[in-house]
Amino acid sequence: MNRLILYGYWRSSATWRVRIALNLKGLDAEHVAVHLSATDGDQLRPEHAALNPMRQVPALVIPGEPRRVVTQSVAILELLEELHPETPLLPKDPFLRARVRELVEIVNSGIQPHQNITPTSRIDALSPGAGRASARHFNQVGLAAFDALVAETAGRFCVGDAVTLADLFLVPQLYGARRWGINVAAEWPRLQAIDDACGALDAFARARPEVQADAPPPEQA
Ligand SMILES: N[C@@H](CCC(=O)N[C@@H](CS)C(=O)NCC(=O)O)C(=O)O
Repeated sequence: MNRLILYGYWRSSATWRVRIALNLKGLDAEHVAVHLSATDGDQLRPEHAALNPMRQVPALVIPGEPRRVVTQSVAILELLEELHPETPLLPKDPFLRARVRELVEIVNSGIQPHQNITPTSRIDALSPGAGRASARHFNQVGLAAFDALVAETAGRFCVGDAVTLADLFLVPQLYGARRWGINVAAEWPRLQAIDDACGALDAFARARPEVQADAPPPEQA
């Protein structure tokens, strides 16, 4: 396979999930920064809409003949899993695979869309401050549900002692929850411990937002 190209943004949680998977699977990729802003972000430009009609990141380009473009982090991760089954990110047991997918969906459809820059800024325009309150609410509810499911399956990671897709969704989401003012360690110590275990792995450390080339200096973040 030719070198992959990942269109993303340093602090995008959906891009972060893909960065972790690329690192875990040892896949080299060029990272192209798409600067996100609610009003005049690069994601709104026609060139980007041609790659991702949802005008969001990430988008993964797989060069070749034909060149393929895949959007939606779940679809990208499932594709990487199928193309590169070494370092599997789904358990073998069908019920545990379903559990991983349940956890993925709690974040992917139950939490993250509610904290996205577009809905929160639209809600804020209708009622100043309500966008932040709404994002915080969905983080609280979703992460409580995530923790309840993980209570049944956790080892070092969300499901047992091997990293799965659930961990790739959890780590960026906890970062988001902290940005909304939630004390993750106090609310969900089990999730904090998993976050710590993931953070100790090089593949996770290299995917962190603040070490990406497009991250601003800490004082401007
Ligand atoms: N379901 C999509 C969500 C993508 C998404 O929400 N991306 C955010 C950044 S994490 C984005 O591009 N936001 C730009 C906007 O809302 O205008 C995925 O998993 O790829």
